[in-house]
Amino acid sequence: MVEETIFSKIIRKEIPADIVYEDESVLAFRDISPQAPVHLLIIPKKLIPTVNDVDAEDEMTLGHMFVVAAQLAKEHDVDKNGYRLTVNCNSEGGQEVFHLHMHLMGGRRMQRMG
Ligand code: DGP
Repeated sequence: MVEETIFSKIIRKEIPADIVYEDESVLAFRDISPQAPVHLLIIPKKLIPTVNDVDAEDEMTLGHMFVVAAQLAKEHDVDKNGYRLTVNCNSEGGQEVFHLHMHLMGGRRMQRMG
């Protein structure tokens, strides 16, 4: 069974978030606990818990998330210096919210991945 998370409430505007982008399939908002000067979360409106749950019908939405990421990076002026896009999966991947999301982090030099 697929359980809703706090992100479903953000999509439905039942709890506040600093929303920076929205369209019919994707929402983006500032991370509540930013790890970089720019730290956005880009999520599909469809509840996909983890990358393991992705299927072929999600290809358009997931590809669209990259288009939105590139647009947001420009708008937040991190495109030239660079930024990191991260999708965590399950416990060893560091996933805490089980609604698939892409982190967009920029505005500082990222550490090596570890
Ligand atoms: P992850 O570890 O990849 O599952 O990242 C989850 C992120 O979600 C984490 O960086 C903090 C953020 N987050 C959790 N709850 C909320 C919330 O209620 N509002 C916002 N804006 N961000 C949240």
